[in-house]
Amino acid sequence: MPDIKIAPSILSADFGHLADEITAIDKAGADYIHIDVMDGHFVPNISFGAPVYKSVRQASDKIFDVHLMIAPTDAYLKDFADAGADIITIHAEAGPHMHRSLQAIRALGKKAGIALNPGTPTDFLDVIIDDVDLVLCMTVNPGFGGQSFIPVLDKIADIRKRIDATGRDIDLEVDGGITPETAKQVIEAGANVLVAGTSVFKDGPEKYAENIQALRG
Ligand code: S6P
Ligand code: MG
Repeated sequence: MPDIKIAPSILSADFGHLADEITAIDKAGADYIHIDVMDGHFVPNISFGAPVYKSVRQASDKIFDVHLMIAPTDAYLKDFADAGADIITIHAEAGPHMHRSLQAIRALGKKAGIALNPGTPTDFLDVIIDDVDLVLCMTVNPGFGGQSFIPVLDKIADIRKRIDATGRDIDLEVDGGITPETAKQVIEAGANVLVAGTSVFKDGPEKYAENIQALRG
């Protein structure tokens, strides 16, 4: 089982001091910086686009793990790549041509991720598992931070089995409602990258390191 990585979601950060917040979670032990792009169309809320996180790219050398909750995706992939994304994750539900989108992300020299909403089955991974570097199993319905965890533990275990069968180093990321309690459950089920917004950014910067450590199980 690969090492556990923590990916704080900046959706829960103080947007008025975004660069400082990213530097703070970097120093507090974040492995990835999780960037939630929401378009108000694929999901109910709007967050921010490539220009915003381009402006804070210099705040950390850690991996920018960009989660695109947008539809359509293809027209924007180059902007997100040029803005400094290291991983670009699209939603399987965002359109009819996920295979072409994943190929386009890799053609831009970035790692490709596929996200599955809680209601999306895993069997399509049989076809595209070799086209991804990360599988994001959503543990909430995307669109809001601070929601309650949906225990899709059998689904996580199924994805872990499919990843292990490839023999490749593919991240299994989970996202939504991750706390020290639910972290134990998802790690046990096979997740190795934990996205967390609320539970990392609560109680202010002096608590970030403690909050991140509490998720490592
Ligand atoms: C946002 C969605 C997730 C985010 C969120 C996790 O639509 O809920 O993609 O990563 O920031 O937040 P939390 O507070 O559940 O850890
Ligand atoms: Mg996310």
